[in-house]
Amino acid sequence: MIDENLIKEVDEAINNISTYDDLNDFRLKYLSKKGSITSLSSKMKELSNEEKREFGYCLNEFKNSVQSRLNAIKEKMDLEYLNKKLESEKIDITLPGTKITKGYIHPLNRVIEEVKEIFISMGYDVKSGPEVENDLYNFELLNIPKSHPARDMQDTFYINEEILLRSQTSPVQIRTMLENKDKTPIRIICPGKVYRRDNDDATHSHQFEQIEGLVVDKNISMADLKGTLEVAMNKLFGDGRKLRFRPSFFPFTEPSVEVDVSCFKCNGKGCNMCKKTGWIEILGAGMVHPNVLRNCGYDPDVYTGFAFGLGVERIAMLKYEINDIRDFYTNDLRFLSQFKYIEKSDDDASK
Ligand code: 2NM
Repeated sequence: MIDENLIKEVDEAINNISTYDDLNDFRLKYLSKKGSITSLSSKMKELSNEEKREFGYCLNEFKNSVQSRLNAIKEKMDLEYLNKKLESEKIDITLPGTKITKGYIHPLNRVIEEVKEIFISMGYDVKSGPEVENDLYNFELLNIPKSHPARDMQDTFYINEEILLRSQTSPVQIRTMLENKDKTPIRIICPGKVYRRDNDDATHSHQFEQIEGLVVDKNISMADLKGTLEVAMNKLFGDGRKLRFRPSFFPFTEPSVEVDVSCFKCNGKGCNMCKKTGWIEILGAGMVHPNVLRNCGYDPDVYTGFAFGLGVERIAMLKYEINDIRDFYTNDLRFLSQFKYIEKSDDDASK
């Protein structure tokens, strides 16, 4: 019923399909509206009812067989295309990756962050200021007399007669008091680098990190200083620390004290850490000298304050049992990478 030549031609054409383009060409030529297979239907109207049925049947069979062969070809081509794509985009997961090395927080920064957090939780602000200072803020207003040894060229890095590298962070506190025209309450800590002329060795450095605290308000007493430091030292060195205040002298405080903390390693029994004394000297502190308050525009009969200072290196050396201060500055990864397991939240140094 269907022209043998057409069947042959279609068969050959299908056998020659090898690309998606061939497939499209074939569809266009034979199966589109005007395609040679589609147009076979136009023959129907010339046929009798009997012939129509037979021809219709044959045409359907023919179309179905062509369609199923095309489907099979397309399926095969799709699979080949996918396999080619998978092959060309293959990722070799057996190649070793590039290792990403992780940094660690420097032990000095750990201590600074820890101390900051402790005092921020008590309502303190964190203040910073210039490292190149004026003699006025670094010494004069701090009640450090011209004759004081600290002002000697031997002890301080002078840039000229007036300008120097700060030898403590207290000039930040002097500036804060001077700027506070309304004399509102002050609660600040000032972390930062300080400079002193010193020969570097295992326990001394010409540059180190200091944190000083200052509270000024009406009715601030020595009891406030003791309570504050007790809370702070228990947080820093672990619960159960006791504090011992020994009389001392600083030009900028009166009275002045050295503060010892009961040894966090032996709990005060005596060990190598505390040199068998049970106590470790941690802080210098005192009530702000009336002259300092007056120098900064405060009436010492109305306002009082306490201040304290601590050395960050010393605390880090004690907490992490480091015995050479120079290890902090050489950035040797063999040293620094030892602190990867000490978590910031680990506030119990004896752990
Ligand atoms: C210390 C010890 C005692 C101190 C005093 C002041 C200021 F500015 F208020 F006068 N700031 N820091 C101070 C007092 C510092 O360091 C061992």
